[in-house]
Amino acid sequence: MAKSAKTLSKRPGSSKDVKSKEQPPVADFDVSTMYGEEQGSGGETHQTAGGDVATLTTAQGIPVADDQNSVKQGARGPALLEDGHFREKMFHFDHERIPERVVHARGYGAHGYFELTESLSDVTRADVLQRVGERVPAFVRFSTVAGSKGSADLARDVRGFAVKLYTQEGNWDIVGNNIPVFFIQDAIKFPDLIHAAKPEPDRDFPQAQTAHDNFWDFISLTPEAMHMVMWTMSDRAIPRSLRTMEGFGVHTFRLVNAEGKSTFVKFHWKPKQGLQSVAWNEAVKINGADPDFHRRDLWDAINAGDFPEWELGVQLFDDAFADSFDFDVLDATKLIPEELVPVRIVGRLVLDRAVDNFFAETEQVAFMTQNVPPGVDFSNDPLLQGRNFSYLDTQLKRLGGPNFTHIPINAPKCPMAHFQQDGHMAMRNPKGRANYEPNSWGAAQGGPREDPARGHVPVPMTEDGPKQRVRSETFADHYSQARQFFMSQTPIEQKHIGDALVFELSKVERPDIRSRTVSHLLNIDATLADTVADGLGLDMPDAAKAARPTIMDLPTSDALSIAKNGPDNFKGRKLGILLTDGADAAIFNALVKAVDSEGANYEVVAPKIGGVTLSDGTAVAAKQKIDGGPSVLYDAVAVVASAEGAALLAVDAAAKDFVTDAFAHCKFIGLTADAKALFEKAGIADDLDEACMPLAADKDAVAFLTACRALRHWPREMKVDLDAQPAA
Ligand code: HDE
Repeated sequence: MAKSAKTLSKRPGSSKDVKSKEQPPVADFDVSTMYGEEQGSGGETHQTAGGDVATLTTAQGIPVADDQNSVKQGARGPALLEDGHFREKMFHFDHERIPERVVHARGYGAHGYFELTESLSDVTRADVLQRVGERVPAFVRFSTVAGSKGSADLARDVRGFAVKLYTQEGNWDIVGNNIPVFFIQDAIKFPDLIHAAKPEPDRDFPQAQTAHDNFWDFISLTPEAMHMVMWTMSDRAIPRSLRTMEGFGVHTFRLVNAEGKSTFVKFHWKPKQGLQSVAWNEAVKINGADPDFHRRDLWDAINAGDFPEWELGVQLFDDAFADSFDFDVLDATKLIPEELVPVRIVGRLVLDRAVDNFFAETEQVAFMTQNVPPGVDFSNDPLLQGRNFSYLDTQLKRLGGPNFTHIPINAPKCPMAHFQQDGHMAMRNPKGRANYEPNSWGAAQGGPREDPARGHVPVPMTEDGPKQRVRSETFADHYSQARQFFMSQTPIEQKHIGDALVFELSKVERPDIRSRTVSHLLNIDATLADTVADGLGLDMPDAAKAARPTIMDLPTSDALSIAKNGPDNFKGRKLGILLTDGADAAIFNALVKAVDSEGANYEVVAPKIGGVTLSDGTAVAAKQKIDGGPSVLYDAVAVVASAEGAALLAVDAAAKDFVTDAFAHCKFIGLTADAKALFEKAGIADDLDEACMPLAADKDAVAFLTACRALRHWPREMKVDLDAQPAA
């Protein structure tokens, strides 16, 4: 179609381009202070054709005249050793990398704040939990566990959810996951678990995947992992966004009040955005289309002023509850159902500022479970005890010395004083004469002193028993809560768990490992075991020997399902609009308006990145060319095409994939009458269902966006999946 003369003012191709939202307010912590004067906008300036700019210097501050050429003896002669600028630049470059985290290497962080909404002064003396309305700065790092630093975001994996609260009584790290239980009960098994999950040592693959022999070999020999496996095979392990996952402290901790009374506590972070996940086939494709899907989503949301928020919830309980509970509260493979101990909401965590520099902040942040303020203490959970020992070692290895607390992201934001000194990169050596205590140098020169009233005091527990390597007999039930989790899922969620197990085990080569895994499933749910054995074409093995019989009738818990805890709006999600030349301008405008009023975003996908010209002559820029904007990148899609446009799209493989994938992933689809030609060529025109909604007039746009609030049209999955078909 010829471009009309009216195309001068171009509409933006995505809602991100439209809104010029205000920048988030800068929180207390300003990383720029770490750079001193010589970097960034500081330092000497000089004039260039483009205006005043900072003068390039060496790290020693010596102005650089020429950064394009090394010093040579003659234009074609040898380079000279005296070239200090060259040597310094290369030396620094050669040392840019630090070891990646041995687990949780792939991560993304953001700043924000924590605000107390309900005082916990009755159960804890922790300063940060006293006064309603008070805020402290926070830094959160989300991560996958198994993949290396450059791996893709949507691996099937647990997500780390590590929170650092910069309180007035020091840093409090809640180093949790998006799953409330763990694979193992005793920290001594952690190296084995991680070795088994990482790429196999001889071949160094597969990357960021548990679908391989070593992982399932270990798991099938470790029945305590079965509860966690149910979670990692569920859609919890493929979240739609870092903003749509829960966080859990996992272990039982203690809160301690001013009288020294201790109460057990489990920590929960509940996303205001609701729980949302993607489909597995979608995750696989997202990893190819945009391996940075999660970090881009968080970055975009925060920079658009759509700040993600979580509520802090606590489950509080005493010894009497712990003694009466079916399971041991020290066993990290168990959770406490919310129906049994309600989650009390006491605060909110808001992420409102992206990092200035990924390395300085996200890569160098050092979380440690042992960082707890007075008023918070540990339980005897053997996994937690092992973690308290381990995290300091990892920081020393990664950050290169004992002074990693001098790095701004790790430094407390409250007054601090101690006698630790020297070491690599020491930036804060104590002043004055005394560097030891006790000393007799008096208040002015003698340095800090202990404070028995303010200081951290462990709960004076009396422990007794023989010294032995042993696992408590109270940790022996491995299947009951796995079953409870499975039974608490909606049918489509149960199907996804079955599908995931079949997928993972189909990548396992040894039949005995597949079989051994199914033998555990028999202790969880016979139908699930049947589905998986059938999906693998496996003879049903005998059930695994269980130390404790499965409790078959634990009550189900709605809190465990994603589907039952989804959002009730389309806010913060993204509509992909496939647009062609000549597309109906009124319908496009109505869609954009409806997206805006939902507080959602859109992106225009078009045959050419230069954009399209609508029916009224308006030019619209594209955000993505079809090949670069597959429908997996969007929560819902609309195809707004003219007859000529649809005919062109119908010959394009990427355009056909756009609609067949959106359909297969059970997305809501809006389409104009002319767009149907594309669906016909893609072979799905006859299957369109009630979630494929006609866009004939403006008002249809509102109805479509309202329908999109539901996450997906899951009933469709039964029609598009071979595994869902009744056996012939
Ligand atoms: Fe970690 N874990 N972990 N872990 N973990 C690390 O610390 C470890 C465990 C978790 O964004 C390491 O700084 C042991 C459970 C998160 O920087 C390391 C054991 C849970 C992060 C380490 C566990 C976690 C880590 C690697 C068994 C959920 C990323 C780099 C007892 C409650 C933090 C680092 C970030 C990171 C050890 C088990 C969560 C090696 C020994 C259970 C979210 O120290």
